Amino acid sequence: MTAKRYTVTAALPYANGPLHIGHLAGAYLSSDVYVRYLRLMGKDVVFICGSDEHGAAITIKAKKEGTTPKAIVDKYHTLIKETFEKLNVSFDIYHRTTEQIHHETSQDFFRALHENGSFTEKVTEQYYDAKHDQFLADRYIKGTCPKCNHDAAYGDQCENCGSTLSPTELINPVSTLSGDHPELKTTKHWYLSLNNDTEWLSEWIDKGTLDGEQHHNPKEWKNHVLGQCRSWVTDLQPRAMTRDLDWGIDVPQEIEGSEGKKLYVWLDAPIGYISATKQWAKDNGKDWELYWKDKDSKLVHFIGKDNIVFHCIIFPSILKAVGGYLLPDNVPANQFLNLQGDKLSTSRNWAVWAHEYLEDTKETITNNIDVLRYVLIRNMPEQKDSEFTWENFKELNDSELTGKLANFINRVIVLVNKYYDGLVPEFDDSLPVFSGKEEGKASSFANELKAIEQLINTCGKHIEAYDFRGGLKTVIELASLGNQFLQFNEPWKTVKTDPETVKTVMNLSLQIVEALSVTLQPFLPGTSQRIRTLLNLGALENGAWQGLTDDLAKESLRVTANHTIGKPLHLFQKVADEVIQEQIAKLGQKDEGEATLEPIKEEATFEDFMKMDIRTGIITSAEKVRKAKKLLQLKVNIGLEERTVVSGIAEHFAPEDIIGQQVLLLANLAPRKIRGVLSEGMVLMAENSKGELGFVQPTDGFGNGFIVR
Ligand code: B3M
Ligand code: ZN
Repeated sequence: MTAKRYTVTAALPYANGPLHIGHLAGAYLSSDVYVRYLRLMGKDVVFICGSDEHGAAITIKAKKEGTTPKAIVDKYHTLIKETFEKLNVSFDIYHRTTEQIHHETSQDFFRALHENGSFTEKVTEQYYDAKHDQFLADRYIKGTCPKCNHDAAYGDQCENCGSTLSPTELINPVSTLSGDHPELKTTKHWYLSLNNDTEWLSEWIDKGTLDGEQHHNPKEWKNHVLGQCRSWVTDLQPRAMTRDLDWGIDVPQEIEGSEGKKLYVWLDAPIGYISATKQWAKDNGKDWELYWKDKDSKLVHFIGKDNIVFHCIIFPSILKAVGGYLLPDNVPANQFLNLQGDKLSTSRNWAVWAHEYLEDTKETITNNIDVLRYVLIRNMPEQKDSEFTWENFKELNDSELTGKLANFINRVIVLVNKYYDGLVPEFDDSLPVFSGKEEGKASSFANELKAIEQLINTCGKHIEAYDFRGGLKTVIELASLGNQFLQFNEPWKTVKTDPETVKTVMNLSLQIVEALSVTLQPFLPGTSQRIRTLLNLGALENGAWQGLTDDLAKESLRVTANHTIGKPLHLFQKVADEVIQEQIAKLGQKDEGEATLEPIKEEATFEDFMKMDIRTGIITSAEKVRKAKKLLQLKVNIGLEERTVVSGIAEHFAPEDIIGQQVLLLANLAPRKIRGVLSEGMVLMAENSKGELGFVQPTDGFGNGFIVR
């Protein structure tokens, strides 16, 4: 914690949908804890975020909702911003990449890169949709993955096997706009010559040094982040920084060939951190350059693991090429959060949407915001993927938040009100009290203060090391220490016989409660504030954590004798089973109104249709294809013959359940080898917006082999 100032960024969410718990557990709660701690340590910090409003993520959503990209980003920017505010994520600015200041900043970067020779111009063949008169960006092309045969891989990535792809690698590519086979057409783009950066990037990643100077300590970086960086850096290829699109930031007009070209979204998005800092500086009378260029500033990017290459390789190489900018001191990326035993999926609605949670539980879960923050931080996927379950949510709420934290604080507030009418009692340091750590072990007031101080320092160390789970656990240990302290001293038994010791015990307990209000603040800011209210103390100011540890070291008390505290109130309460069951039942459900239907495809002629030979048939055998979790190998009797068909339905149907199922088979589809098995046709299925599959079949008992027309 030696830097003079901190520039902390959280990944800019695409403004194409609401936030879910995976987002929160990834980049947002982590960064918020870190920044809140820095502020409490009295550091100069700016916390930057905003909406990522360009790229195919937006235009595809617009098409789906039948509206314009502008309408989409307006709608989701507002929703996301409000959700962050409700969750107390404390950005200093939540900006937008559609703002003019961002367009200008990004274009300045492009010009600088263009002028200093960081780009090479290349003419390549790219897929083009003639009907829509449009080049197809990666996400506009779907096809079969060359690596795993998954039939809905995107032009840039297969979500089934995780491979990074380029559109021309896809087998059987199809334009998602028209459904047609796209054609290849030449186009010119500007490529960042990443291949020239291998040497310095590997040194910077492995040693943290640049031009012989130490920049950061790679030992402080997470292993999984270093691992990804190292594997990327060995094979860096030039990467296109422009796209043929009509939504995005224009390539600066004066550059030859700029017409119709937009900046690649991953070029402009991280620059969004800088333009947001500029805007914040303007609004607050600050100098943005100090936060991005001064050697005494530390830049930290909070992201999810799918964004590592962009923040650890591409953006640093852009910053270095333009020159004068800091490179990140750390990129503490989180891994993924799973939900109830399955991957989060927005299309299957297998997600907990933050805005819905807040609405659903505002009456039924006490302090619902902080319960969610707590559960997500306790389960944060810091080193590996982790899991959110509603059962665990209830468990943590009931046993830790209610049973340990709220219980301790409540007991203290109740007893002080009962014994002393809310007036903080004096303490006597010469009286022995029992330790909160070992039953029956005599301790002293001063000793116990030391134990508190130690826990607080441990908590701080965890946060500084980006170990927020560990930090939060330590806060709960502090509450447990308090509980044990009460338990061992049993003031309710001795208040009459030994009132002086009880005063000392209660005074110390109040100091623990106050310490909790400080150490909880980064994690559960609302709860921290409530505890301050219970203690009848003012809001925490910047530097308060540092102040607390300084005071403890001096044995200077924060809750002083004769101060009047407030009345008890429930900080947390057990969650009813029905509330949990309701949330579980909601998973995977879609509002009927929300079901998005795909638009009708381009017109087909009768002749087009008649080319297809669709036959009635029946499945006579079904078995799993080895090592392919989506595939079943079927035999389908179509009267004249029996066909072998490999079908991607294994996750939807058990083989034994579909033997005897009547089907329609596209019988003249060109045979294709899938996982070594020759597939001779395709079973027709309907797919609804939840991703569920249904067989399309003739009426029961209809014979096999008849033509469908
Ligand atoms: N919008 C991707 C994402 O949400 C992207 C992050 C940009 S950070 C500069 O995962
Ligand atoms: Zn694949």
